[in-house]
Amino acid sequence: MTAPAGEDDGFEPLSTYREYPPEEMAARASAFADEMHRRRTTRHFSERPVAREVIEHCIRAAGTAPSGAHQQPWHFVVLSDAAIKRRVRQAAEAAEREFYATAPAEWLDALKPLGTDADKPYLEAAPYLIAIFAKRYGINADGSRCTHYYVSESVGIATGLLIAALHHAGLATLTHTPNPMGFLREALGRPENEKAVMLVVAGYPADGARVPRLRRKDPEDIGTFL
Ligand code: IYR
Repeated sequence: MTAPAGEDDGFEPLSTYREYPPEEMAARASAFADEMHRRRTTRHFSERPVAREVIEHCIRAAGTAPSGAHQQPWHFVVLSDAAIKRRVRQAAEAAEREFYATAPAEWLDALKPLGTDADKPYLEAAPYLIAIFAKRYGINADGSRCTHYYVSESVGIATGLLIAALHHAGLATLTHTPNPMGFLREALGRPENEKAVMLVVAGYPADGARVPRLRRKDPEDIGTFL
C-alpha cells in the first residue's frame, strides 16, 4: 500500500479515521439516531436572523458527501436578501398554483396529511433559502464538456448531509421542490449545465410552529439483515 520511494502515486495515509471502543460506538450510533429522530420538517418559520457562519459550516458539511468519480457535482446558492426571496416566492407560488390546479387526484390525496397548498409564506419569512443545483456535466478548461457520473445520487447524499448538519446546528428545515422549478436557474444566474433540484428552507421555527402527526416506519420495516 505504499508507493515506491520518491514517487507520488496520488495517495496519502488515512489519517482522519477515529476508532471508538465498541460500547462508545454503540452509544454514539444510538445518540445520533435519537438526534435525527427529533428532526421534523415544518412549514412555520420565524423571521429571526441566523448567523451566516452557521450556514457556511453546514454547506462545508454537505460538501463532504461522496460523489461519482469525486466530481462533486453540486452547487449551493444561499438566498437571504428579502427582495430575492420575494421573487423566488412569487415564482414558486405561480408554479404551485398551476400544480394544485392540475395535479392528479392521487397525488393531491397523498399530500392531504401534510396540509400543503400553493401559499409559501416561509419562502419569505425564513432567513435562508438554500437552492441546490446539480451539475449535469462539467466544463473543462478548454470549454469542452466532461461527463458527470451518478449525479442524482451524489447530490441526494449532499442534500441529506446538509439537512442533517442544519438540524444538528439547531435549525429547522423544510425541503421544498417547486414543480416545475426550472425558473430557479435563470433567476439565480446559474449556468446552463446546472439543474435546480431542491430548495432547503432553514431558520428558527415560528413560535407555535406545528407539524403533521406522522409516524416513522420502524427499523425492522426499513431494514433487513441477511
Ligand atoms: N411542490 C408542492 C407539492 C408537494 C409535493 C410533495 I411529493 C410533497 O412532499 C410536498 C409538497 C408544494 O410544495 O406544495
